[in-house]
Amino acid sequence: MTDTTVRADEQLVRAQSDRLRPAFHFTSPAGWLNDPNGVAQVDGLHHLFYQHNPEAPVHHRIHWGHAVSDDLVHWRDRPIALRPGEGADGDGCWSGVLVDDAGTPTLVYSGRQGLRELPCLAVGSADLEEWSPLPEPIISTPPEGDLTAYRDHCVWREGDVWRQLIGSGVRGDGGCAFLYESTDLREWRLIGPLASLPAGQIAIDDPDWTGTMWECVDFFRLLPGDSAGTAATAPPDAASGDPHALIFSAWHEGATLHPLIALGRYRDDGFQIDRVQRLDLGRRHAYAPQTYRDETGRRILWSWMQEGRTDEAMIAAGWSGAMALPRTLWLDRAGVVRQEPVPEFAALRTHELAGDWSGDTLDIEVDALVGDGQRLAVTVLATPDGEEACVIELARRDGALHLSLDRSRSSADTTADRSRLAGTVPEPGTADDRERPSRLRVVVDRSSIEVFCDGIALTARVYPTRTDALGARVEGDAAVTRAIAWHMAGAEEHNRIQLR
Ligand code: DQQ
Repeated sequence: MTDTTVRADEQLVRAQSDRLRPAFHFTSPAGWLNDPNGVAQVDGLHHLFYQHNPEAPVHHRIHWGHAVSDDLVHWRDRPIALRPGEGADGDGCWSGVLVDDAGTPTLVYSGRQGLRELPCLAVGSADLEEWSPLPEPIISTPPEGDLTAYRDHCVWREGDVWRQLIGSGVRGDGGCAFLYESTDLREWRLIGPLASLPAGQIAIDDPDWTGTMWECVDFFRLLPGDSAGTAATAPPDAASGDPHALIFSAWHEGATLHPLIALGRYRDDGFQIDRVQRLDLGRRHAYAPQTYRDETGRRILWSWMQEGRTDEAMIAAGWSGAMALPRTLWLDRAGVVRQEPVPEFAALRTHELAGDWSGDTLDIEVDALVGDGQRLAVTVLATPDGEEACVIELARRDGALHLSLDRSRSSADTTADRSRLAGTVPEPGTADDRERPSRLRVVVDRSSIEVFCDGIALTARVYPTRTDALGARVEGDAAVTRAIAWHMAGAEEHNRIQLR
């Protein structure tokens, strides 16, 4: 068994000196990070809570870390918000959400004890820094039936009641979300499954598979718009008749597979799903998304950029897990969900690169008309001899645009995940838009690559071993109309300390 015990100061030194640690993506000071939790903007300040093990970069005895930001780019660590207690959360404080209970900040989360999770609640101070968990779970037992799992929460105010979804799945059937109702957040009445999808016969490795359990359910209204800033969003409301979206992460027998978004109609106590879309072509590298509506009305999405290296490599590095850049999510007029990093990150572009592009913290934008049979390739993190390189390709075949990331040469370390990630890019809704060049944006941050093609995301992790894996270039026979690379500054707070 791997020895995970490392002194706090030693772990912090390892984490801070790892050259693969992202410079402008949020990471914990050291130790383990997974799902974003309790994301919100309160009195102007953005809050990011997150699944965290401060002791070691492994998923064990999960706490809630906490950081705050004025601009979504620069984050300040705050004290740990939740730690395993003596009751239902004795073995971990798993994922959950923050709600405003008539002025009292309140967390609803999954307490883990043994192999079981139950809904728990903690009441917070006005500054969201001190939390008092209730001694008992707020729901004492899962619904009857042979459930694959039961955890993770979405809680909202609808009319004069609270409603809550809890992620689950029925063995032999498929994933589902249970709907509950309450007047006080403490006593809950089960209404029944809000939505479910049969897992069917699709193979586990099919990127559209909806799984046997839905983790991290997130439900909201999403109205069509022309761009990130114009699509209205709000908490769920069955009476509104508006289109609704349900995000969930497909899970099966302990495997964290990929995030999906279901679009449909919420009426009374049911969500009629019209279609399901892959939320990120990077699959498990953009897992467990959670969203909130910020004070400007944007739907902001956070997700966990899961690692693709071994436990031993993570322990040697002193840290594990980063957050993908916060993104604005919108629904286009053709009914396709699109996303892009919040524009605040442009503040980190220090200068445009001239001549040969080079760097491991880059923001690249390429506009190109990709005709049938043509391709556009953006290579990043490449060594001069080509031993290591990551190749992003946009290619049109039979009219359809295909986006892929070839990681086969991303690392000379054969234990790293070097599998290919790929999917199709739905065309923009209007004919005018279809005649415009496609925009490919590639954000590189050491071991992180995020690709956006006209708002379709592909998120990945890569582990170059060579310090000269810095080259970047554009190739292919597509007609490139614009290509710019910016060097990106770091955004991490100085002198972070290991909070335990
Ligand atoms: N991670 C949490 C769970 C959730 C899973 C535990 C998703 O609550 O289901 O850390 O990554």
